[in-house]
Amino acid sequence: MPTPPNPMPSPKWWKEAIVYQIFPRSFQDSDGDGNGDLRGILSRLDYILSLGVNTLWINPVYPSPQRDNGYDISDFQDVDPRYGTMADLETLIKKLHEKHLRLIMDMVINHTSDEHVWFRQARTSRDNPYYPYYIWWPAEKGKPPYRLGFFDPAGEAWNYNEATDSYYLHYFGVGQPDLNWDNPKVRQELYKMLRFWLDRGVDGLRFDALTFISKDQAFPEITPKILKEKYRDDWGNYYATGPHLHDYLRELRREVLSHYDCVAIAEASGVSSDTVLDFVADDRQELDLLYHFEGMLLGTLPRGFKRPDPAGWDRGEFKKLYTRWSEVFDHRGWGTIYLGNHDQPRMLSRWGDDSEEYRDCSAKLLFTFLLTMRATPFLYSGDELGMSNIRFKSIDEYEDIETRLMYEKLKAEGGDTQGFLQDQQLMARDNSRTPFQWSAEPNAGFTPGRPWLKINPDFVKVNRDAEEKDAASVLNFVRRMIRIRKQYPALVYGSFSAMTHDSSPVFAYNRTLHNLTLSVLLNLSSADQPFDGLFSPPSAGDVLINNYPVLQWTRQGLQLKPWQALVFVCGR
Ligand code: ISL
Repeated sequence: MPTPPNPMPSPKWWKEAIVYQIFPRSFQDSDGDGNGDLRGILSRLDYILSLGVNTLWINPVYPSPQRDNGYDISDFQDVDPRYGTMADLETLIKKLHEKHLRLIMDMVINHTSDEHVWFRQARTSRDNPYYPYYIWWPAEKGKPPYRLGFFDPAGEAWNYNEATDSYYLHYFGVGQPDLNWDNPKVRQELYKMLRFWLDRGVDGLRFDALTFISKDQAFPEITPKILKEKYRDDWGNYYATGPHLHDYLRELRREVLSHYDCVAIAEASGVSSDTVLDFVADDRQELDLLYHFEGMLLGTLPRGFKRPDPAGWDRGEFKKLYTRWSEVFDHRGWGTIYLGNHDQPRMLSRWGDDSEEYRDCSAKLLFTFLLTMRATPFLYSGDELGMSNIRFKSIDEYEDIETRLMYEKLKAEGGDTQGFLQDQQLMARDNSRTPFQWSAEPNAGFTPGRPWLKINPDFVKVNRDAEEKDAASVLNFVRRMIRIRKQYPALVYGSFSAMTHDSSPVFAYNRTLHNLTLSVLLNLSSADQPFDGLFSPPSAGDVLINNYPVLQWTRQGLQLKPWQALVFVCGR
C-alpha cells in the first residue's frame, strides 16, 4: 500500500509549541536604566500568558561587552548585570514552569567575545594553553586566504594579533573570534556549559550560527568564481559546509542533548530544503529543529546593494517556497516557520503593508499564515501589536553593529550612502529592536529612563493598552488564532496540501487530520483578488476566521479583499 501523503507524525511538545521570542533589551525595563531586563520580563508574565503561547525564547542575557547585542559573550555561565542576576534568571525559569511555559535560551557557541577569558589568554602567546581554542593563521605563511567577516569594517574575517604574530578568524565582528571546534577540549568545555544550563531547567537551546562551527582549516582559496558557482554567491552557504559539521552535531546529541528532555534548534544559514533532513530527520540523531533563511532571502536586498521595493517580493515564489518547505517534512523531521525576528526588519513592513489602510488586516493575515502552517511557529514580540519599521533617517540613530559598519565601509569606498540609508529603512535589524510599545504614556511605558534605542513614534496609537480595549485589534486577533491552533490538532499535525500552484497572490491550502479539514485562503496583496478554486459556500464549511466583516461570493467563487485571510472548517 502506498504511504499516505502525511502520516500522523509522532507527537512531541516542541511540535505543538507556539514560541514567543523576546529581545530582552527592548521588552520591559524595571530599573530605569533604559535597557529591558529579566525583572521586566517577570513583571509582564501575565501579558505573555494572556497571549496563549507556551514557549519563550530569549536572546542572550550573558555578560557581554554588547558590541553585537549580547551575541558576543564574555562569560557563558552568568547573567549580565544590565539584565539582572543569576537569581533573577532562576526565578524566571521557576515562574515560567509554574505557569507551564517552557524556556529556550540562546547559545552562541560558534564564537565568543574577545573579552572572554579564553580569548584574553589565547591572544597573549602561541604557547598559551588557550591559543588552540581559537583559529589562527601564522603570519610567516603570508596573508591568509580571503574570508568574509560579516560585521567587519573591511569585510575581512581575519584580524592580525601582534603578540602572537598571527591572524585570528572571526566570521562576525572583530570582537567575536571563532572557536576552534576541531579542538576536543573546546567541545568538552562547551558541552559542560550546556549541561550547566540544562541542569538549571532550561527546556530548549537555540544555537546561534550553528552551521558555521566546523571549518576547513586547510583554508583553500575561495575565489569570487568559486563562491558564485558553488555557493550561490553567499558566504553563508560556504561556511555551512564545514567538513566535520555533522560529526560534531552527532557528538553534541550523544554527549549532551540525549540526556535531557529539551529541544535543540539551530539557526541554520546555508541549509536548503535539499539538505535540511540531514540535520533534523530522527534517524540522524542530530537536531530537532532548525530555521532556514530561504524565506528571508526572498524578501532581502543583498546587504544594502539594491533599492528596496517593499511590494516587490514574488508571491508565486513565496507560495512555492513555503509549500516545498512544508512537503520536505511529510514523512520525516519537522519544520519551523517565522517571518521576522531580531535579525530581520518588522514582518508587517516587509511582508505586509504597514500603510494606515492595510496595516491591521495585513498583520492579521501574516499571523493567520504563521499559525496555520505545518511547522512550529516562532512569533516575534511586538508583531502581535502590529509594530512596524521605525525607518531611521540618519546613521546616528542606529545602534546595530551591522548597519553602522556597512555604512562606514561604503563611505570609505565612496559609495552611495544615501541609497544605503534608504535601503536600511526597509532592511535594518534595528527596525525590529525598538522598545516594546506598552502604552501611550511617555516612552511607551517601556522605561522611566532614557531608552537605549529610539521608540517608534507611532506608539501613541499602536500600543498594548489601546489594543486591549479594542476587540478587533491585531492583539486580540492573534490571541484568537493561537487559541484556534491549540484547539485544532489538524493545524499542527494535519497534512498540508496547497490548493493552487499558480503565481497569483492568493495562497490557498488545506490542513487535514482524520475527517476534519481546515481550508486557509490568504490574499497576499493590497488589491482585490478573485479566487475561483474548488470552492462554493456549502462545501467550503463554516467560517472560522475572517479578518474582514464581509465575505463576498460571486458566481465564479470568492472575491477576496486586500489582505483578506479566511479559514474554513469542514467535517468533524
Ligand atoms: O550568514 C548569514 C547570511 O549568509 C547571516 O544571516 C547569519 O547567519 C546571521 O547573521 C547570524 O545571526 C546570528 O549571529 C550573529 C548575531 O549578530 C545575530 O543577531 C544572530 O542571530 C552573530 O552572533
